[in-house]
Amino acid sequence: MFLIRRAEETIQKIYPGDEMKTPMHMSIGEEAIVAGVVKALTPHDQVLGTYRSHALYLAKTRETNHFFAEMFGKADGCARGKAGSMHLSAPDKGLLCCSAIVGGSIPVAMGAAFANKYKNNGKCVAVFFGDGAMEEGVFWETINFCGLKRLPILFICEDNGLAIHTSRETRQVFNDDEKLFGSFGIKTFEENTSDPEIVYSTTKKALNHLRSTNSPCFLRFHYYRCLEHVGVNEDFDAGYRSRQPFIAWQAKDPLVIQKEKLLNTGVHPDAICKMEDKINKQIEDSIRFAKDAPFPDTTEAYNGVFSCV
Ligand SMILES: Cc1ncc(C[n+]2csc(CCOP(=O)(O)OP(=O)(O)O)c2C)c(N)n1
Ligand SMILES: [Mg+2]
Repeated sequence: MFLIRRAEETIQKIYPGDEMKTPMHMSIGEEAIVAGVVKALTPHDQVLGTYRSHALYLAKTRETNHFFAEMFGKADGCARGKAGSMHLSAPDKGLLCCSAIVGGSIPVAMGAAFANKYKNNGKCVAVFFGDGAMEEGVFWETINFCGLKRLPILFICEDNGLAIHTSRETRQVFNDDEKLFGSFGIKTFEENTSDPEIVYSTTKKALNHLRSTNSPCFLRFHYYRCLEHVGVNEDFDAGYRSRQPFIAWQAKDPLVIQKEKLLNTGVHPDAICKMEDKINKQIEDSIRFAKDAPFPDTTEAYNGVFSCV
């Protein structure tokens, strides 16, 4: 979680300089969800995400060289500088893809889960999406097919109660997950927490259910989006929300809570400082690596592109 937060804070500092020419959908506030879920999965399980997936990439890969190089549009980026912040991927580490299309990676995750079941390889897929994606037709088509075929997949809704500036209550008529997903044979879990250990144990419960019943699970984790929808700044002057919930959230900041928990369980403050220093150094080195990396050659524009002629 510290790696994710530091990487995001570094982006906040660098982004105004306009060297990172990609829209930024920040993960600050979301760290506990991603850390808890990814920790509960095995390294060979697969994940897919959205345009808001800095945290997911960092949790699944723990690397920052190719991450930052991608932000700077460099040839050493995880997608050779062609994807930017919204289409991060690391297939060899199990992050299959992210998509800027709301709901876009959900049916792709179903395909991966179907393939895993077909191959009987024991891999599980976890697909991350926002509360807004549940309004997409493709979400319900996927829920139906995964329920029908009993595919090994976890649906992880990162619910910040917002789609851009619009609250969930003004967009959705459905609100009873258990009833709704129950009719598709899908068990539901819900937590409103910034404690990664609770997210971890909830995900473990879901995985046990998945493995014992061969049926998918839907997990809703609530979190508070601290920054604007896209960009690196706060937006309490935009007129759709007040600063008050942000002040309340600061006391529940997952980073603050987890640090307190570590100290209370007897971890020495020096040990925490050492870990933080190591991560700070990793990020500094990666920024240098990314800045020094070359831009891709113009011919790169034609590589990895499907065409029909
Ligand atoms: C199919 C599609 N419709 C609309 C958009 C524009 N759009 C981008 S993000 C967004 C809000 C999505 O909200 P949510 O799924 O809750 O994710 P969050 O940004 O809150 O993480 C919308 C409508 C899009 N990218 N794709
Ligand atoms: Mg949302």
